[in-house]
Amino acid sequence: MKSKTLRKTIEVNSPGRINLIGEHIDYNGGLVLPAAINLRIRLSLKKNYTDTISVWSEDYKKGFKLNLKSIAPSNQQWENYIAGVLFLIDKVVPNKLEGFDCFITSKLPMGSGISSSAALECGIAKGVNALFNLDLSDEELIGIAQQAEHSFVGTNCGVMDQYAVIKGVENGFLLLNCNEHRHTIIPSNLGAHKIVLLNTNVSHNLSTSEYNLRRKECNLALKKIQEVYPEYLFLADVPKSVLLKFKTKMAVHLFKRATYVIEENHRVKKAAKALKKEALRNLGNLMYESHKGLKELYEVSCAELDFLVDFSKTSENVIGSRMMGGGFGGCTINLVHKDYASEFINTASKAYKQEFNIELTPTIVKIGNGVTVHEYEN
Ligand code: GAF
Repeated sequence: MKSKTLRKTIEVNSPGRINLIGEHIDYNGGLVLPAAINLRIRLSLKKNYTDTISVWSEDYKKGFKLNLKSIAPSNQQWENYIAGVLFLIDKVVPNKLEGFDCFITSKLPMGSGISSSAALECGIAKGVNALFNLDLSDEELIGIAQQAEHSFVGTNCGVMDQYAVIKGVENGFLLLNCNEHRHTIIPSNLGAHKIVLLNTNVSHNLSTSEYNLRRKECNLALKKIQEVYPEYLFLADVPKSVLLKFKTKMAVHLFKRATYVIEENHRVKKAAKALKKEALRNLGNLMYESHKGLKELYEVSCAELDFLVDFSKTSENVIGSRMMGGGFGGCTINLVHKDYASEFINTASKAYKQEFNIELTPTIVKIGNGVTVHEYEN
């Protein structure tokens, strides 16, 4: 009787993330308050003993192949999340990768503001790390996933998404210091409230270029301040009193961006305290203020997001709402009393459809663990 050769299979579960507050703060060296969620991408990886990496997405019924010796950016954006990570891993630990098959299924909608991109990048990074015993630390994998997004995808993102996806814990938000890359956990005691995401189902195609532009604008504002105060290394650290001295010395739009960043960083501190004390109304109000800043000062919102945040104010069962993620589409995050979550979802969906003739996709999410990796032989 022929004996069957056992092959190592790596199963990875990689979550999306939410962010309670602290938007566009990660690349400004401040504080953010994200968490991993229970919606996940599942990747299954197995060596195939060739020079080819073969990826198949079951949900999108499409796949692609990469030759190990010529990994390069593709014009299919989703392929770049994977190719970028593999390219960079090969740079960090040369000649360790071999051909493998990767089968993907996902419960994470793409482009909806819950970072399916970081889930894919971190999922493949952790999977390959385990499949080839690379021994790369979580910190190294977070850096690789973030760099992949810069160099292969073209978005000069901060570290929040990859960090939350890898380091997330059940029932906890991560109060993440993006300058020092360290976090503390704040229990997600939201009382009687559920986290409801309302996906606008719009993704305005400015998002990447405008995102990179905001990052540039923040650097310009910081440089101006550093001409006089070189001690401030990150925009989020600049005191408001110092920024005010530059009101007439920098372009109006740069002053607006910097004002938002400094105020939002303070809001995160206040929100973390409010969450610890379960002062949920205060927390909700800070979310509304955050949205106002994103809309008026940082200018990354859009009509669809503003409509949903304004709509939430018509219900006393919603204590806080704001746009989440990079902006220009994606979703809002709402804290809604659990007994009225369905009612809120129904009324918001109807109103949104009437206003934009677009279906809203609501999701109630729970906070979950970061990426998990299981190894077995079959
Ligand atoms: C995107 C980016 F990937 C993050 O790094 C972060 O800047 C976020 O937008 C805005 O807070 O998700």
